[in-house]
Amino acid sequence: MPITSPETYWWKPADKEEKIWISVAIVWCLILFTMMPLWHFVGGQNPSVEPMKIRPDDFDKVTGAFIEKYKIGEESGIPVVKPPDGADVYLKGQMWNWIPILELKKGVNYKFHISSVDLMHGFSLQPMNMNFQIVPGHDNILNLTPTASGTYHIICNEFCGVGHHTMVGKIVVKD
Ligand SMILES: [Cu+2]
Repeated sequence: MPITSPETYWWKPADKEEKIWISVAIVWCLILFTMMPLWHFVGGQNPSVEPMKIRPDDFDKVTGAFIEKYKIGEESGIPVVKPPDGADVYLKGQMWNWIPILELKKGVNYKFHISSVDLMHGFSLQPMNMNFQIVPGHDNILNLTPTASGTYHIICNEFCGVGHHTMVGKIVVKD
């Protein structure tokens, strides 16, 4: 049997149902398109950070110095650090930890520096669901004022290897 081409019909007018679905898809695209920038302001879950360049080993050094200066203890091998009011706070993502554990004061503004010293991690602050991508070489600078006391967890939401699921950090906010 010879091969025959199927009947072509692209020049025929679209039927009613097709037009309805195309319209629904366009409207939905427009809603999503508007929501992306809108959510940046309304949702508050992806606040703007000031990105600066920093070499991963330099970031490692400043974080090390920050830890040494303000360390108040240790929890399962991770240093616990209590920076003074208004201090620059350094938080390092490294397979598979967020270092250090931070103890902050409610209502005090801190200047956060968050970066990675190996590969890409995802900073996800829970339960408020605030998210950033943490890339080595980029210092994410963020002014942050904790407004409620409690214990917050930082989970990694970018797959970073076999220990990814154990990469959980902690921020404790006290009155
Ligand atoms: Cu990860």
